[in-house]
Amino acid sequence: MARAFIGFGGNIGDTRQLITDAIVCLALRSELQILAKSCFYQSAPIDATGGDYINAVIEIETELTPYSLLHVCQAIEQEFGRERPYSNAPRTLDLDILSFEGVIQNETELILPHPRIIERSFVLLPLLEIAPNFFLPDLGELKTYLPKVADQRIEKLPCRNCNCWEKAVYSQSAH
Ligand code: PH2
Ligand code: MG
Ligand code: MG
Repeated sequence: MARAFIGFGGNIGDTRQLITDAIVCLALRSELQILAKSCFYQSAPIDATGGDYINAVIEIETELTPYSLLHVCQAIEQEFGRERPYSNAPRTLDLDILSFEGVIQNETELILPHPRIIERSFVLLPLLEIAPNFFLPDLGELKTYLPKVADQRIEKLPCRNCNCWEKAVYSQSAH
């Protein structure tokens, strides 16, 4: 069994619902189990156009190979109406394998770990939420890269799978 992290992002349509539904699609597959799911984050587009993105990260355990997992992710993107008119175009749903166990590979179809994992707050924040001490062999502890992305606008949205939702409700009723 391999442990892997998958990042989700989108900025067309009801992205929170799309990501939630995509996670259900993954959970229904017998070849993988979902171990953890981050909250949703709203982030400014980085090197991309269009409106704000919603991002999230999950951790899975799987018996799939990296390429089989990639094909599962691509099938879900298709199912959710992903179109690719040009590079980094606004999208309904993007699924990226961020890391796959200790696999390091630099192949055109799939680079592992994801080459921009430490450059983007919309990956680092949700990933570190569910795996605070996550490290990669050549990069070390990912939390040490947070100061470098501190200028990228991102906001954690209140959610029900951690107590931040209760805190938000509480602080609203307290005012
Ligand atoms: N994905 C990209 C490019 N830029 N920006 C944000 N905020 N969120 C994304 O998911 C994203 C992006 C390419 O996949
Ligand atoms: Mg992406
Ligand atoms: Mg992608």
